[in-house]
Amino acid sequence: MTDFSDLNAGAGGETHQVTDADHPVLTTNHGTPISDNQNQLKVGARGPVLLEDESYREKINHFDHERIPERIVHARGSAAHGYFECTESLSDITVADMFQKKGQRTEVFTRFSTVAGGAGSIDTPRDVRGFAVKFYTREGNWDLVGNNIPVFFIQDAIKFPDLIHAAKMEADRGYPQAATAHDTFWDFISLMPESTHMIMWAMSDRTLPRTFANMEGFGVHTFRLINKDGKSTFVKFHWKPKAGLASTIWDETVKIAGADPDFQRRDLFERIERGDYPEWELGLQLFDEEFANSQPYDVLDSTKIIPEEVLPVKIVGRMVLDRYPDNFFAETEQAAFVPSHVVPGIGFSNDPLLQGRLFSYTDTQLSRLGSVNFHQLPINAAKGRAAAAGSPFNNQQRDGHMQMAVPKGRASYEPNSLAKAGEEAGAREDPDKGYKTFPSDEEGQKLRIRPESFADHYSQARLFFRSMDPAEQAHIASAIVFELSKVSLDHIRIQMMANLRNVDEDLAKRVAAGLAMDLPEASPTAAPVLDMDLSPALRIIRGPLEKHTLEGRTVGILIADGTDAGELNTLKDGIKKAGGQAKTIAPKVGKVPLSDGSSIAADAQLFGQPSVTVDACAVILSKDACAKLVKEGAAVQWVMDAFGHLKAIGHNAAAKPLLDKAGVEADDGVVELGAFVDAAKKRYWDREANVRTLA
Ligand code: HDE
Repeated sequence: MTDFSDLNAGAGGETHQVTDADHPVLTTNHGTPISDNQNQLKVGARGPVLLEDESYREKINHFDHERIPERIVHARGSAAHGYFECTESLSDITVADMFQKKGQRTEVFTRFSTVAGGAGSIDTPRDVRGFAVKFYTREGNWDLVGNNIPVFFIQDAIKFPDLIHAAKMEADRGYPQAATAHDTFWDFISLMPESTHMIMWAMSDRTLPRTFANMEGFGVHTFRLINKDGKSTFVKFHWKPKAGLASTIWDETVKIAGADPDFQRRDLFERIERGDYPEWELGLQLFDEEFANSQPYDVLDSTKIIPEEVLPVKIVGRMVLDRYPDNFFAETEQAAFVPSHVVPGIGFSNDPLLQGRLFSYTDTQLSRLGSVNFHQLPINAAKGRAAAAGSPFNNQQRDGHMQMAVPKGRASYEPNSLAKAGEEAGAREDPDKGYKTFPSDEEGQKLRIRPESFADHYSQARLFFRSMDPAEQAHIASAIVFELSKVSLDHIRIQMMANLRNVDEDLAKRVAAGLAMDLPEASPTAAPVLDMDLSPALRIIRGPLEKHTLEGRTVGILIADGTDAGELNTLKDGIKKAGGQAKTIAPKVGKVPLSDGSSIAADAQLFGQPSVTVDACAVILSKDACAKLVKEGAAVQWVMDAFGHLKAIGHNAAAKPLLDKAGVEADDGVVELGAFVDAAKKRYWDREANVRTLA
């Protein structure tokens, strides 16, 4: 055993007892053992520092370059590893490897993100969420880089930089961060009627997901599946959350941002730690050219959905995320998702938004990751056929920054005949198993033009708004009022209201009333606005994916000195049995004495765990503790917010004065402890009219 204690002793300083039995030996990046990680090399104890101190210089030099450029968009994100399991074989419609056999599993790495904010911004702005899945199939990596909303703001990729510049912080003042409630965003939107459908989604509860596990995901564009006979089937991809769809209320969202800027990242980490693995079903909408031609919109237009009532979603697999990354930078940050990375059996459509993306993503990795060799980073490296043969890829491409591979032989070209001489000859194409592009018939003039079939910008915005539950409609109207109230230029608000009149007259009126402004004339439309059949499948509230459950959810229990031990334990057991997680929250965490003389350590402190961070709230107090807490703002706010955010509140008799102080009124969601576990499984939407004014 080597004793480093002498070497690590600073002059007159502390001695660090480090032995190689406890830790591996610290080395420089070049492998030289380091003797002292506490002090620079100096001339004398108080003298100047020496430039020759390689271990110091290397350490600081590496540190100085730790950051890489963040993603231009979707900079803020969190990810996890897991697997995709095929639950129904699609071998008749695609040769794609991961869809061949029921039960077959394929490794995945999935990253969720916001769009507008920087890497250090909050998890919970009102924003679209990215939903990017990397499938490590045996035939190469397939990146399905989608969002939690099935449509997009623009129809043509050439407008993407304008959209993002308008949404991000304004160019001169450098704010607001991660927010669309400002002039430049709404200026752009008001002048781009094609964004109206997406705006309905963006102003709905869809952009306030409770957790990543409570979001749907969508591939957005129409893609192709191609079978062994070369036949193509059009497809739209859907991810359906097993935990159900759930969102927060705007006031709650804003407060979460302050209480825990990492709320969703933490939730993902904690869920996986406790074995509550986030899970989704993969669903497909499959259709042919004839179906496409029969619809009153163009399936190549990413501002349109195909309503599920018109074309049902067929479930073909499930994705489970069961492993949090070991290292955030190496995996989550360095992951490069590239929609042009598809595998045999999957193809593109002519959607001009998709086609534009096929260029952008590889290009952006070159400045973000700095090298054409980004595919060699472990998180991006393929794990398929070639990997099984010893390398994740196999071709004659060579060199470049940070080349990690050491190719053998002198042939870095093809064709070559060196195999005849017994030399390393390299890989060859395989016309049979290699990727085959679907040979669609294409002809026409070269034009910069939008097709007529992309001209209807309002029918589906109307379809979305009118399909919503009344509570969701009120949220949409109120969100637009909120955002336009933050717009300082009147003409932008007026233009927006003129566009909204084409969506729904009632919505436009509610927005005008909320802004206390007159309604302008409706803006002209490029195509007649249709009244399509409504699609209740689009709802979150009282919709098909709203789940009344405690599974995967957290219940906060406010306790204090003297809390009844029996009541607390019964409640905790009930929550656990229902699949939920109980978190005790107390004014002081270390030791909370209970009624029976025992004591527990609380899971969290009252100030650090406001009720916005939990899904339902219970209050179990002694009479004395309650008398103290009615004078404690944080406790009153805890209960007041739970009520205002439409959560179930369970309480024992002694806690009632705290509820009264917080203005809690009796309703179905305010119950005694015995009825609480059941009551805690949902939100009380009918309460909303009593607690806030909505547009
Ligand atoms: Fe992206 N997008 N995007 N996007 N996008 C990027 O690529 C782009 C679009 C999406 O977790 C960038 O690696 C263009 C639609 C996600 O790492 C960039 C257009 C959809 C992510 C880029 C779009 C998305 C990105 C920035 C107009 C949903 C994060 C960093 C056609 C279907 C992936 C990067 C991750 C990231 C370009 C529109 C989803 C700049 C040009 C539509 C989930 O290349």
